[in-house]
Amino acid sequence: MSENPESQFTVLTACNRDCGDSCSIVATVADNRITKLAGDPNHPVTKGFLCHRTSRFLERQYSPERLTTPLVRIGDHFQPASWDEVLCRISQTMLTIREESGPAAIMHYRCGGSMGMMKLVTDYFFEKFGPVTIKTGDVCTGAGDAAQQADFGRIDSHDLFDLKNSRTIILWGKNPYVSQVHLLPVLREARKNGTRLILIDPVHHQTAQLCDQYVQPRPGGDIAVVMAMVRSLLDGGSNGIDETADTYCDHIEEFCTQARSRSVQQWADLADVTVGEIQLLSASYASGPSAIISGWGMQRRASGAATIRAIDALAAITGNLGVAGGGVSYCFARRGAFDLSFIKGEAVAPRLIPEPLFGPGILAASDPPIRMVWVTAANPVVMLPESHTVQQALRTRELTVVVDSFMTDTALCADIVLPTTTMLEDDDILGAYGHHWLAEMRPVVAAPVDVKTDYEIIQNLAPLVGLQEEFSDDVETWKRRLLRSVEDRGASLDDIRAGSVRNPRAPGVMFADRRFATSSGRVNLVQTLNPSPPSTTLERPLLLMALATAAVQGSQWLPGSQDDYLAATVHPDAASDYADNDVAEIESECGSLTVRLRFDEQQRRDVVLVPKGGWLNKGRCANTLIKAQTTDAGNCAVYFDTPVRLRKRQI
Ligand SMILES: Nc1nc2c(c(=O)[nH]1)N[C@H]1C(S)=C(S)[C@@H](COP(=O)(O)OP(=O)(O)OC[C@H]3O[C@@H](n4cnc5c(=O)[nH]c(N)nc54)[C@H](O)[C@@H]3O)O[C@H]1N2
Ligand SMILES: Nc1nc2c(c(=O)[nH]1)N[C@H]1C(S)=C(S)[C@@H](COP(=O)(O)OP(=O)(O)OC[C@H]3O[C@@H](n4cnc5c(=O)[nH]c(N)nc54)[C@H](O)[C@@H]3O)O[C@H]1N2
Ligand SMILES: [Mo]
Repeated sequence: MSENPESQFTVLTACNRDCGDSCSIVATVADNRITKLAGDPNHPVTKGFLCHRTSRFLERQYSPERLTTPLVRIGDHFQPASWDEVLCRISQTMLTIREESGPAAIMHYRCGGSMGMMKLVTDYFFEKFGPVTIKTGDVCTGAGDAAQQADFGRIDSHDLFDLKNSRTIILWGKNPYVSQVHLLPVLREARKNGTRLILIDPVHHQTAQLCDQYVQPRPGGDIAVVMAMVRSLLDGGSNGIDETADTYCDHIEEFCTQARSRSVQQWADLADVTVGEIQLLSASYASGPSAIISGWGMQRRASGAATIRAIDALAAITGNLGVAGGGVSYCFARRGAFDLSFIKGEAVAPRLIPEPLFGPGILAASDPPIRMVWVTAANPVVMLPESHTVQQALRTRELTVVVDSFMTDTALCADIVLPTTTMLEDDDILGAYGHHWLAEMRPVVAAPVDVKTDYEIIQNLAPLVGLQEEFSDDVETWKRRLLRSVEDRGASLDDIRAGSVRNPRAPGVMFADRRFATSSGRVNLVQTLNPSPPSTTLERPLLLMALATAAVQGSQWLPGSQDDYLAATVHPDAASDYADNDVAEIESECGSLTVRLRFDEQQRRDVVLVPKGGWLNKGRCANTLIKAQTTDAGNCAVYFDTPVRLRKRQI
């Protein structure tokens, strides 16, 4: 904290939102009110600026719509209640259900509301009380996680600044202008120094302008793109294929045989790109070292894990693994510095529900049925597939508790809503999934009197269910415990307080000795792949893609920003019966949604793009159209494979 003469002071904290950047924030406080948020100029990644959405976080912080007291459902409306009253009712219900049905009859669900490590203490509470039913897999990254685990045995990325060593960088399905703006300075600098940048994305977006080559394959056409590249390199007299790859890769022959099963032209046709584009792409990639930054959109498809495995294999056989400037950076191990050995998770849970099947899974659970659900840091009604099923699942439990700061569609399903802090009132510690720096969050201002952090809620509940001792430590003690295994390596809490600290366990270059964490110690190349892209039907010729947008984090819209119909971007040829700005309906097998059309000639003719996270009660929720399904591995959600059609608005 530093003070200036006008009694204004600043507090250094960190952004806990679900984003790779985990920025270091300088918050200015005057008269107990936060007046300004800025990026920390001394942080190597934040570099003194914040993204669009967190720059405007004070509008959420001081929104009149914030929840400031516990609420209890009475019929169709909610009534304020005291903490004593709600915690008493919750604890009694928990004890009764555990006694009568066993702890599997309670489900605890948490998603991406905060990246803070203290949120795991809530998981720990339910594990100690139960263990209870929890989710398995991950709707965000599950398929790609499973892919990299299978291929390499470990999931982490090259140091962010290792990109300086790349001659070519492929942004494979990634839109940093929206989802990770602090990657942009690194990319710009690399480009200034002569690195070639390439974007491969079925959706045209601003990142294309930053790149030397832009390839716009059909959605889900990536396996075919990889195979076309491999075939093209194999045909070129193995130019670009690493002759020593068989010393550190298993199944090379099987992988290459697949690539040889079609010609470059056939693969290119399958991907809906030209042979010329493939040749340029392969030549750039082969003149490495080349890095692939893999986005996550393409693994939210039925063949999501296979797609990432194909990309991993391409990097492996071209010698781009284990070298500076290379790698397939899918995800940074944000938890890698922390000692999480206190929590056992899936290993001890009595029942697991795949996250994408949350709604149907709860409804189908039997022996015992799920009688109570606790949701924290998540808005599953809006963010998980089959919103109406999720809604029904939550509305029909004996007790649904939702912890949030706003009355979301999920909170509207609750019997009890518990008001929680924003990131500017929370006390926590963070890693990042887009770089390797660690950061501490500090309460910048006190929370409103009846608002508690997730940990305070658990601390208040624990004594009522016989767990007082386990949850009596203060946050400072937890933070030190979490950092136990790196405190002797320059990453203690005091070190983090003194300046930016990089996770000392994270390598700069992944697998630098070309030893992999698989059982053979070698890369486990994927052997069989189904390269077919997702198909549309004659009746429903467009694939729906609900994507992140710059102004919004997930479903956390600013007040007043959801007044119009959801914007749906299409190529004009895909909507020839309509005009730009028309109101229309998008219809899938599951339902329909009213939208306002936006024409964009740079998009493909087989997609319709909408923002993700629109609220159900505002008629803007894309997940009402999407079926609950899991990907080929890792239990990710199949968000982007839904065929839809446009139809005139039904009045
Ligand atoms: N402003 C903002 N930032 C966010 C978020 C937000 O809601 N708003 N969400 C955060 C979260 S939860 C996450 S997980 C990360 C998101 O991380 P990502 O999901 O990686 O997000 P994007 O960078 O938007 O990348 C998705 C890209 O994948 C592309 N894509 C979709 N299907 C395919 C395909 O079949 N092939 C290829 N090649 N590309 C495809 C999409 O067109 C899109 O450009 O971002 C985080 N950052
Ligand atoms: N159709 C479609 N659906 C998608 C996606 C997609 O691309 N397309 N993306 C998916 C992805 S990548 C993800 S990660 C998920 C995200 O799914 P969620 O994490 O469920 O999404 P958010 O909208 O960020 O909801 C987080 C909620 O947590 C609350 N919150 C914030 N901080 C705290 C806190 O400290 N404590 C508590 N208790 N609550 C807090 C916020 O107010 C917000 O309501 O959505 C997925 N859904
Ligand atoms: Mo995510």
